[in-house]
Amino acid sequence: GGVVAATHNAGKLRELRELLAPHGVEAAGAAELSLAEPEETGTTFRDNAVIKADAAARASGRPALADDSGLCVEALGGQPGIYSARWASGSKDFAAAMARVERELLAAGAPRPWRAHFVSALALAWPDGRIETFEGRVDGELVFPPRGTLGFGYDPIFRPDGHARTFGEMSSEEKHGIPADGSTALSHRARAFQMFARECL
Ligand code: ITT
Repeated sequence: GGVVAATHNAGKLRELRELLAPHGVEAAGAAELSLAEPEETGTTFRDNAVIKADAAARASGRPALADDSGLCVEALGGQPGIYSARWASGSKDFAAAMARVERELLAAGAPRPWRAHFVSALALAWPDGRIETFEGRVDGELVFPPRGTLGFGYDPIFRPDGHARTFGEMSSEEKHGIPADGSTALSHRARAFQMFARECL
């Protein structure tokens, strides 16, 4: 059967569909179903993922999968973190958000390399209130100026450890493909999805 992908972010929706497709699961986006965007009042990625998944499952009467994610910069005390979309004026201006990250690192006099990690918390909620959550993380370094036009959000400034290119320079398959040999995927979202798939698919 299908699930609701409880996200209004087009980049995330594309990635979630690509992750679900090999399992024969189709995902309707929250915007297509005209679901309201609940206020993200949580203080952790997990809290916010649960808020979004639960609201979508209750409103649609179908199982709903939500992702709450963000970029945590070590020298900025983990910011923007759960505020990653809000630094981009509600996901509208990532050039400005990436520039702000660089500006704040320079203002702080942070020594290079500028370490950072992405986190993705996935929550699967059922209409009856049951919920499961999974969290994935990928560590790397920030590069300026931004490089690449693929992916979305902060991808052009994030170079994962062990790779020469940024997420913005990687294909979908490289960024969030699930390795056939069972080894760990690269992106935070794909890592959370591997745990979700093991338990739920
Ligand atoms: P929904 O709440 O509707 O899902 P959103 O964009 O508001 O959409 P979040 O609150 O979880 O979602 O914000 C996460 C932000 O973190 C997102 O807008 C991106 O800017 C950034 N982000 C998360 N995953 C990313 C990824 O894989 N690559 C680049 N940026 C990412």
